[in-house]
Amino acid sequence: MQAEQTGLTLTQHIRLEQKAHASATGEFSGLLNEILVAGKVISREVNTAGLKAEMVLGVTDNVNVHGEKVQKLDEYSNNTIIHLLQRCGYLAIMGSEENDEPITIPEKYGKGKYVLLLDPLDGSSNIDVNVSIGTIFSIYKKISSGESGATEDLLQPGNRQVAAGYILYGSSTVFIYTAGNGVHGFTFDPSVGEFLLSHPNIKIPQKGGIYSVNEGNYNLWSNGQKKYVEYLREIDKATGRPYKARYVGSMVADLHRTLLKGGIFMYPADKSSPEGKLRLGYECAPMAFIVEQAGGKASTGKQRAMDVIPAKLHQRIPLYIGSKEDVEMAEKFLAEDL
Ligand code: P6P
Repeated sequence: MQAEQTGLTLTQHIRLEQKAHASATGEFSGLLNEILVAGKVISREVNTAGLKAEMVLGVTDNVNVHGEKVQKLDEYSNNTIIHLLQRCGYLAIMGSEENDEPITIPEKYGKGKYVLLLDPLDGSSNIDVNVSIGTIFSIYKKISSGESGATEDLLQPGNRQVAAGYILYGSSTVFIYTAGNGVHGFTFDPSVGEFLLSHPNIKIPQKGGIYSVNEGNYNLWSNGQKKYVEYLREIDKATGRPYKARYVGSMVADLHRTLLKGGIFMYPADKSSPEGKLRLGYECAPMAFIVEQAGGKASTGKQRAMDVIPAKLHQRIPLYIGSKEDVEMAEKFLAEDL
């Protein structure tokens, strides 16, 4: 059953969606609600960061597994989610962009049958300049034997996800998720402290008019990639070209615009990043699940992004994601590179 009424709280919507899954035991709803609480806590901190600049903005002395300086809000977000979700009793194991190794669940908290992958605060380079940033999450069922999770649980292909979503901390805080039954969006109302249904059953346009890519990397691109972007810049009214160029440099913000307005977001492989930059487990796979559930497409340029089997926790893949016709056009140009 699909909850269509706008204004419904996220908690109510999850419960209604849960009923659609006959085998639901309430654990899934409980897990999503814990993520919701973490989103509220992070939203509060992100939205008051400017008032406590010396405390939460700027960078720490730490560097994460990708060699990126860890911003204080990154660390705060990561610690908040780990603190809440380790204790919820629904998880067997976690993986985070900010942690080199898998995050185990201490015996004293009890373990569950779900697995969580997350990017606690994506777009961190934008934190200090007040540009939208976001939390991305991906949920799987545990497949390893025994009660404790194992690394294999974190290396499942995206087509085995049971749910995925993101929280966008922008002009308003928005929670978007799918549990395999469409994509639904909720906007946080601070006056009641609840996320209220604002975008029921989101569908992405089959073809858009916006492309989103870091053109500073143009000279590092393949010939097929260059020719595709040049194609989008040509003047041809019949095919709605030239497309508009929009690039925030914060994946959640760029993907949210693409989901609602259509078009294509790309992070190609290039000479300096032969596997691309974005991480499969907690950036590409969850966003691919959401966009496919909204009627769009997500590809590495060569194959469906959700079919890639991760070889390691922080694996990167090239990503072409958005309106179905736009992604298919990109794949046609990239075929030249094969
Ligand atoms: P570039 C942010 O660091 C991020 O991981 C994504 O949110 C964003 O889409 C991408 O990197 C931006 O990368 O190389 O264009 O700055």
